[in-house]
Amino acid sequence: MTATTDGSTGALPPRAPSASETAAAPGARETARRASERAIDFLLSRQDSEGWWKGDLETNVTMDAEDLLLRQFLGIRDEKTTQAAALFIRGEQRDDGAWATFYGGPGELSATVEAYVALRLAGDAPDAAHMARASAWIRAGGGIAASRVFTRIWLALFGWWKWDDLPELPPELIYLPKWVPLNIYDFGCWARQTIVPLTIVSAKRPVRPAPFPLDELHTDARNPNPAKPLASMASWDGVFQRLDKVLHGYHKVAPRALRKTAMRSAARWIIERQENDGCWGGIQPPAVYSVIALHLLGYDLDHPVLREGLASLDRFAVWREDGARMIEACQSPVWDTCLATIALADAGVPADHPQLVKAADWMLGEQIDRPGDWSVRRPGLEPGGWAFEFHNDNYPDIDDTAEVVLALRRVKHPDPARVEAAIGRGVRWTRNMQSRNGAWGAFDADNTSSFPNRLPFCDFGEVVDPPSADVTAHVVEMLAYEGQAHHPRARRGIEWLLAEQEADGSWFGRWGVNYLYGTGSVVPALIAAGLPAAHPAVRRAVGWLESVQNDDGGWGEDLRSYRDSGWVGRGESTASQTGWALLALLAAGERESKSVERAVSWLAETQRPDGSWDEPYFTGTGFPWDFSINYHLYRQVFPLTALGRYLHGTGHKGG
Ligand code: R19
Repeated sequence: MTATTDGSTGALPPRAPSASETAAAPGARETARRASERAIDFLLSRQDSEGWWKGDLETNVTMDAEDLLLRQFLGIRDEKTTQAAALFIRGEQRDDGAWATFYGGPGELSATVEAYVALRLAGDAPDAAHMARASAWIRAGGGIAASRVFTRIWLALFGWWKWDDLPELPPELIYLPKWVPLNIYDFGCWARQTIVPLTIVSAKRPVRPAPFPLDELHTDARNPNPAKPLASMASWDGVFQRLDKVLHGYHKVAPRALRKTAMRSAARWIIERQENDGCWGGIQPPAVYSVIALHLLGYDLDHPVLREGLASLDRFAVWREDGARMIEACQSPVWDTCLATIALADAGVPADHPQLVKAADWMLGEQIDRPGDWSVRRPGLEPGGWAFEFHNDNYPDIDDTAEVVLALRRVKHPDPARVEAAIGRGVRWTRNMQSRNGAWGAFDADNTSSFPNRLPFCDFGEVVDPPSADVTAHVVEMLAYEGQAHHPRARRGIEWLLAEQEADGSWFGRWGVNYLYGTGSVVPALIAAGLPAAHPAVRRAVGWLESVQNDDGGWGEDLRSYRDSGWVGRGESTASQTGWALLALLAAGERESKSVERAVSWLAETQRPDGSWDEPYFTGTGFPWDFSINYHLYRQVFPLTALGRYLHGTGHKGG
């Protein structure tokens, strides 16, 4: 079957979609059935023999560039790795010389600076055409001075930027008790794990010899950091800029003994959090900075902590057929496995299918049975969550736990008592991780401080983890399927979701792009919780989805929707986003609508002969706008779930 680009609904009579339409043509169901069968086969064929699924987690070239810079810094960069990374980085360059951070996106200055430096390490000459285009683009965008703090830290490690021209991050931060603003537990867990090692790095201010100058990346090489006026004292920016000046002064006079013990405490904090695969938090940034920080404190490269840490970073490498090497920011086996299990169950794969049982077995083995950083805000709460990655016992997340519980319920396991006990622990943990406002964040409860974001240091991504509609919806849906829709905590979650609906009828997508993800998460949850499909909130959501359906029958939403409301609900159709819209419409009882029929046709027509879909567009969100993810299995699991629910119903009211 081939994809049509001109809109696939030309053969259909032009009439407005309506919920009261009669049954879809038999052809549509048959098409959906065939598409679903092929998609099932493809997904089943991709399961690992241990029971998990894992799609590539594609992000952007800063991962690859930073990997080379780390190796350069440690003196372990080899030619084979360098050339394989360079091959990947060169292949991602845009015609204008810049690098984007997502498919089809605009050039981004920090990514372009990092990619350029990485290619220089690989030997690409500054006057080669592709390099000259890149450096001209960088200068036109304000040069290194305009890049993010993380980029300038990497450059400072080689003397390409001055440490004094970076925001301060004192190691004494580790001593702030948990009730003082800006203590490390006020930061989201990914930021906390990154910042603690960076306090050591920025106190040590190491400079390794630069292998070449980088004058071509400054707008004026004689004045690389032109002075910027301070914001007014009456503004938060002004206050925090002055705090940073004070901390710069403190850096010069900090008592040496205090510094030393603070760094030693930070190192202990880091080492306690190294996972048994050698990584930290399962994500690249904490791992690279932890390795650097510990190395600066005297750990040598064959110390087990560093050896294992570096080995774990090697496992982030995906080798492509052309010899290019791509670095994953993170790996998603738990998330992919629960979503794949749900998709296969929805598509009619029997609950006792050996592959589903295998998946359930693997998920059961991944449940986390020890306290973690989350215990700081919920002391005494029994563990019972799941993390996103293979090894991340200190940071289970609420989103994964909710979806794993939903997935486990779909499998007929030979040891039901074991499943029941695991689900019980997962449900209790999740319920009690509810934040004060009635909703759920991803990793922590009540991680809502407004201070971390104001630090000049924090100019990239999110640094706190407040509740979001998508995570809250997954929890509410899970509680509803567990028969707990009337639990007071579920009720508060539902109230919060209803209050969060946008004026146009959609919900914001924090961890997926964007309002399609939010709406595709919330509507099925509200219906599962017992809201009638006729509820005005559900009707408004249906109205919004139908209003943004593409002429080809699919849905798409560009990442620019995080910046520009003109892109809300708009973009080229993609398989995963079409899946999300369908999940909402099917839950809302729209199975027989024209809108659903057109979407199902789009999915069938764009499916590849092997049962998969192509999806170059990034539909996953790490941080809205700043960090985007192409989860390579999203294109498979969400269309399959949608086709399955179209064919077999959602098993709940309204579906
Ligand atoms: C739902 C499940 N989710 C709740 C989990 C999603 C995990 C996504 C992968 C995260 O990978 C990361 C995490 C952090 C960073 C950073 C970073 C940015 C700012 C600071 Br301060 C520290 C680190 C950069 O890249 C990342 C990738 C889908």
